[in-house]
Amino acid sequence: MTLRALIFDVDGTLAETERDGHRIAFNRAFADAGLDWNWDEERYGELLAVTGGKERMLRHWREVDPSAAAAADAAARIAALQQAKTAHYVDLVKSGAVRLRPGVARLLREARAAGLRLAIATTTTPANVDALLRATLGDDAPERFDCIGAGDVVPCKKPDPGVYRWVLDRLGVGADECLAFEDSANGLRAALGAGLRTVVTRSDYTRHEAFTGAWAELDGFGEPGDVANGQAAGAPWRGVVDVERLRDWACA
Ligand code: XBP
Ligand code: MG
Repeated sequence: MTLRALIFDVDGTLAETERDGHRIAFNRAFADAGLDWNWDEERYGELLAVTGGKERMLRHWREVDPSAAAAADAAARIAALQQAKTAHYVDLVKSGAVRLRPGVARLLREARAAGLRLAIATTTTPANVDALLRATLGDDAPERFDCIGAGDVVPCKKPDPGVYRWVLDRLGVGADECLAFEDSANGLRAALGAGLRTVVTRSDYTRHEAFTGAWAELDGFGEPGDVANGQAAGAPWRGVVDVERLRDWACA
């Protein structure tokens, strides 16, 4: 089969955004709203089991104040918190607080040069994707992606495969002509559910998760002189993930 497109998750895959980006932004929005919520690294790690910031806040609220979480104004209050949090996250990203993981810029550049189409399938809010791409890859970066599926473009978030199916539909390619790149078990399940062969690059918060069904499970994409390590097709693998390697993996 011919590899035609690469579909990337964002948070944890393109960049380590959660601990020092999203988590800080949530806490600043909570403080703005006068809430005594403050998600430390451990609590945030627990809540990452829930994808989607709005859904994550509702999970927390139901645990700390079930009656308020069930009130008629809860959805509106969460929407307002999410809007404030997104503004803080965009500011953090624009200030340079988040950097791409090793090998990501190189792989995206090589893939474009090789004529592969690029897409994004993420649970995060579109404004967050736009800010991250522009801050790390340049002002024209979003236009280098043929399709960006983000946030509420689909009714159900990962591990539901909806966002990957949405992207495949807009790319007009078959799942067997693509590879997906994820960092979490939720994301892997979403990609597999859409029929996509998936390469997992474990991230800080997901390094202990199980990635059953992943085609490859790596510690990153690697760079010349600093190779990636992991498993591919069930066998130990180390090297630099480049287009030639991806073409091999796509048709193996
Ligand atoms: C990760 C998520 C997102 C972010 C927070 O998305 O689950 O919810 O944690 O972003 P992915 P929002 O790994 O699919 O990129 O607050 O905008 O949801
Ligand atoms: Mg992710």
